Amino acid sequence: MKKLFLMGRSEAGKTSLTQALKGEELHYTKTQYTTTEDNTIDSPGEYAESKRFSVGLACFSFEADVVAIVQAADEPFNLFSASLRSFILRPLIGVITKIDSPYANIPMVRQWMINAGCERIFMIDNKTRQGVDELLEYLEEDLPKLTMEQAKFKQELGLNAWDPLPEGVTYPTADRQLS
Ligand SMILES: Nc1nc2c(ncn2[C@@H]2O[C@H](COP(=O)(O)OP(=O)(O)O)[C@@H](O)[C@H]2O)c(=O)[nH]1
Ligand SMILES: [Mg+2]
Repeated sequence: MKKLFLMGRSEAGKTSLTQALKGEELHYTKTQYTTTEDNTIDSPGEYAESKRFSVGLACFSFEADVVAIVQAADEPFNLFSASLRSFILRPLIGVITKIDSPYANIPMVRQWMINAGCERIFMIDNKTRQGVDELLEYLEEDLPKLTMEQAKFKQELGLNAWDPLPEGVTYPTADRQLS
């Protein structure tokens, strides 16, 4: 199971998503702190809303396998800058919550996430659990574990650790590394 880190403004639906992923009934709790013990790392919205705290988000991302921007479909403005992905050393996905909202503007939020560089975008209604299974399916499969040599090889090719090797390319054998 991939460990998921959630970041987004207060009220975006991060804590509800954590509960929906665990199969719990939704119950409101204000997120006061971050813990990395669960499979999902929830964070207080204030971290994303303040320049001073936002640096902390980068630190939490190192504890995770995947980073998710969580934005409600009815959010009036975007907190995340374009090409955000290049600052994060993890796969970046987008989760659009509150797709049931009468004020939802899904194409706009989707475009923000595309601009940030999200490689997958999931649409979720935490209340009815619509879309939750699709996200769980994505999280189910662990990322392949790399040796240091394999990670260095990918870096030489300009690839992220989680990118697949191009067709026809294989990891160097121990012999090639010695020569
Ligand atoms: N309609 C609707 N409401 C949601 C959804 N997700 C969360 N909410 C509500 O939005 C409010 C804020 O949710 P919360 O998970 O605490 O947001 P957080 O601040 O990002 O952790 C709560 O009242 C939730 O019940 C959703 O998918 N649809
Ligand atoms: Mg919360």
